[in-house]
Amino acid sequence: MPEIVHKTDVEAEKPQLQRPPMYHVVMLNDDYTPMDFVIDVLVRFFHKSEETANKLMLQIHHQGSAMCGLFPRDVAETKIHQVETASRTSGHPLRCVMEREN
Ligand code: NFA
Repeated sequence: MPEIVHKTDVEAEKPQLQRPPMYHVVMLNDDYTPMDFVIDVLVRFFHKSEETANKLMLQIHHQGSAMCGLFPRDVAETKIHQVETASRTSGHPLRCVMEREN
């Protein structure tokens, strides 16, 4: 009868030392989303303080975009979905994109 033999890391051909790839969630400026709504989103979904959220919102407003957090892929996708759902529900065009780290 065939027998399944599990190798230890030391014996394995390729030790599993890689961390999962991480993704920045980048929030994009637009001409319509109210500043207070952006601050609320940063507090609610990215756990920023009011002060940090205010600075980040202004950075996005003046420079076009800013990184709001670094997450594994599935978490980054969920954050983007949460932001876009909350924004569309409130009638705002606020958007985020994902950027792979490195
Ligand atoms: N530019 C938007 C405004 O003037 C504010 C904003 C900031 C929108 C950051 C999106 C992201 N109302």
